[in-house]
Amino acid sequence: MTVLGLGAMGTALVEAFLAGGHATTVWNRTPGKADGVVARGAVVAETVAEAVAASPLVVVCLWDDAVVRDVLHPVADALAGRVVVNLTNGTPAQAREMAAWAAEHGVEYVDGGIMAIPPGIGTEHAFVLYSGAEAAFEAHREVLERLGAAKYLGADAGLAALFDLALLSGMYGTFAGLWHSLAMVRTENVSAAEFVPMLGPWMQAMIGGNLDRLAHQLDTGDYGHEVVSNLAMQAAAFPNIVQASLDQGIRPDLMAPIQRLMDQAVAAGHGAEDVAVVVDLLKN
Ligand code: FVH
Repeated sequence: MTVLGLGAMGTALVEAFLAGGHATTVWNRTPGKADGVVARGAVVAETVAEAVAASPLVVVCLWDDAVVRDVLHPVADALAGRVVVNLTNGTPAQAREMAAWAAEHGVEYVDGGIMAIPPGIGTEHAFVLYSGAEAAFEAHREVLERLGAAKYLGADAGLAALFDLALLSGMYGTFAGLWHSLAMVRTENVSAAEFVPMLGPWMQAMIGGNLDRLAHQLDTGDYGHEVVSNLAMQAAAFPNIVQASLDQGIRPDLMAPIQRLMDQAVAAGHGAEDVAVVVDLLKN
């Protein structure tokens, strides 16, 4: 196959394909970045057109959607009849626009979201989301499995980006809580090394151990069953986090929106329910 883009991720993708014994042609804007993978057996193309012409499958991993368009649009004719798997981070709308553009030019388009960091590619910890042209995806599933478990979500090209960004939201939201908690204890010269051993078990008990229950609440819309820590109680205590942060000289920026949301949910009459009810209030 062909891989366009040899950043940290593109390079990891090429290494996984090569490790699987797949002949791989590569192109990158900055040519010197190909040296490492060429030493492992990749063939370097001088131009995007040359790279595209080399393979029926073109995997794209570039900076963003605008770069993908800049790189692919000039070679639309050469892409006709080939499969493009775009693993560049983007929005569902961008993926759907790419799919429409591809359809106009006779290109089979699959969008993807990589749920791994470069060292995880090709390991059991990686999975990659795909959506778009199903037959094209299935035709190349085996080789794509080299990157990590391949999860096909449906014919709507936007689905992979939607799931990708939703999963990243979970990650960044969790990071935000971790960052804030560390900022708080560090105001009293508590080292991160002393504090983090409490974070893992706490997060596992409060988040990891409650995901099935959360899913059940959302899918049934029943937030009032067997509530052990209701929203009103949590909303009453939450301002202490914000106040203590201010008292300790820590910006409450990451916590204040949560307080606002909880207050709105209580004001809307959900105080006796589980805090998960706020998910419904996020809908614009
Ligand atoms: N790295 C990660 O942890 C994440 C994991 C999940 C998926 N993301 C997304 O993958 C896309 C690429 O990310 P990356 O880590 O490879 O990023 P870089 O190492 O910065 O490489 C960027 C590549 O894009 C090329 N590029 C940038 N601008 C242009 C341009 N105007 N024209 C042509 N190519 C361009 C760049 O080329 P060069 O700077 O080496 O010449 C690299 O090949 C990304 O969507 C992540 O969100 C990674």
